Amino acid sequence: MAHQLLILGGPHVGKTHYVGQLYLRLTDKRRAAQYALQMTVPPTDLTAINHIIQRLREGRSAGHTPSGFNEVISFTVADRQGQQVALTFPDYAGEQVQSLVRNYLIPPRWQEMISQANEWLLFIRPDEIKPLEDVTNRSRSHLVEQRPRAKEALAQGELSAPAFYIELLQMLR
Ligand SMILES: Nc1nc2c(ncn2[C@@H]2O[C@H](COP(=O)(O)OP(=O)(O)O)[C@@H](O)[C@H]2O)c(=O)[nH]1
Ligand SMILES: [Mg+2]
Repeated sequence: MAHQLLILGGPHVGKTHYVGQLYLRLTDKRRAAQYALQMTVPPTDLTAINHIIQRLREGRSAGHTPSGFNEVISFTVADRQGQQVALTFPDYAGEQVQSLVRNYLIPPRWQEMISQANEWLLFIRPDEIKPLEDVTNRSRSHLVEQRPRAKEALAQGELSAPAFYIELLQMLR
């Protein structure tokens, strides 16, 4: 039975480009044979992947995956020892991952993907996470300046990025 790997993350963390580039390498006719991973089961539906690689081939960015675009890309790779890994990549999912946390609710589709996976590959871009501001890293006058913004965030129930990721991981577990 193949190991199940679920690839997920919030919007703009590079999921689409990662999967597009991985797929292009695995299917490169000249070079694929020399790579450590071989594709053993290709995606059954090529619509989403074609959309991505077409743009990459034109030298363009893959573009933002609209959240209405309900397409799961999945394919299986094997390493040289024959260990199979089935990748599941819900490409539409950046905003959906955010709404899992926002709504504090896991839809049945997600529940199935999350619980069937042996492992999750969670994409995070640390350089885009704003450091938390508190008395240990900011002066008091700075914190006073930040007060109106903090009040607004609190009123809207916004989570800081670190809190979002902690909450997301708790929910996935
Ligand atoms: N520098 C850099 N930018 C990347 C990389 N992967 C993606 N990006 C850029 O990050 C942005 C979001 O990437 P995308 O794959 O659409 O993210 P997704 O929303 O998680 O699917 C796009 O502007 C990409 O061009 C990478 O490996 N390096
Ligand atoms: Mg995407």
